[in-house]
Amino acid sequence: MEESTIDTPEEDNTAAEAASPEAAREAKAGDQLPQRCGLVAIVGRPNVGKSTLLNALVGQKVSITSSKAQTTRHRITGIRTVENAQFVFVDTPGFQTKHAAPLNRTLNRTVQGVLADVDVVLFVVEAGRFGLDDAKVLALMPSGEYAKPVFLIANKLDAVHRRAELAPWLKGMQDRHSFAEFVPLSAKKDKDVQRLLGIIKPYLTEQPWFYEEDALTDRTDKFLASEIIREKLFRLMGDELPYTSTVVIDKFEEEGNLRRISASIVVEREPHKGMVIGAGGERLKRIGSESRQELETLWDAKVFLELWVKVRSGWADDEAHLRSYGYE
Ligand SMILES: Nc1nc2c(ncn2[C@@H]2O[C@H](COP(=O)(O)OP(=O)(O)OP(=O)(O)O)[C@@H](O)[C@H]2O)c(=O)[nH]1
Ligand SMILES: [Mg+2]
Repeated sequence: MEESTIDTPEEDNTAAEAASPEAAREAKAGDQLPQRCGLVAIVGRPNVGKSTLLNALVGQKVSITSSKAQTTRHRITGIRTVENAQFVFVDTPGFQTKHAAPLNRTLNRTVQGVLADVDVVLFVVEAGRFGLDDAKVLALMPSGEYAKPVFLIANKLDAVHRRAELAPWLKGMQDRHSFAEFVPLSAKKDKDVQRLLGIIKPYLTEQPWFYEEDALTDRTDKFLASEIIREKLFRLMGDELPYTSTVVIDKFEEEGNLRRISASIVVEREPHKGMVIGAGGERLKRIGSESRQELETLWDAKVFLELWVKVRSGWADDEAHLRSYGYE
């Protein structure tokens, strides 16, 4: 067996490039570990940092974030492959409790659909806090024969100043659910995020990977473009922003290293249109230029972006419209 694994440099550069014969043997052993792969759902009430955590786990932005609650509206998959393990993270919209409308019913269905086929659930809360809105999400965790390992992710640890109070809080959390792991962390600290990957790994199923080794997301560039624009819209508007605004891509063309995008910000009422455009068109201009810059960095390409604002009343109340805008 030993002899049969000796490769010629032509066949295997890894062995030839390794620093020492021991390292070469280790690299080989790593290759022979069975592949692991599994879905890891990220759930929690709005604004606890689920999308920030997803981006950190993937190592690249795949899901938009903002300080406003209910930023994420779609099920977003982010993929990370480390050695023999492929983690398929699924970010979900923060479970919607504020706005009762078809848009929210659709979003809540998305969360529950995800939980059916995962290996692990990351239940995210803000460290030291557990409110009614958190409890409502925890109550959704499948139980009995459908139970899944649920990790308690106590995020925003950097914002906790009285660390001594955290131990009794964690102890209290033990009584609320039989969590498989307790992980206090900050989604903004790389060391914490790497540690979490290590804790999840043994929970992944031994099975072939679902995606290519270098895959980061299952979403298209066109989708990413609409999301980045929506992120800038959310971030650059004050609280006057109507929750129901959305972004639709009307044109997406690639010419060599250039992408031509034409997009519409869709709002529900005429006065909202003026707010998005801003005095002298300033705000719309900023939304456009910040989006363009971020997309250029993300794709390492040149981007022409044309932005419009349209009024389409009642879009968030209409199931047929929701489907045409890409809500599942
Ligand atoms: N201090 C601190 N802030 C964080 C941390 N993680 C996320 N945040 C902030 O929390 C806010 C919400 O983050 P998001 O990732 O958009 O939250 P979310 O849970 O995806 O929110 P929804 O999509 O609305 O459900 C943003 O302003 C983040 O910068 C953290 O570890 N520490
Ligand atoms: Mg989010």
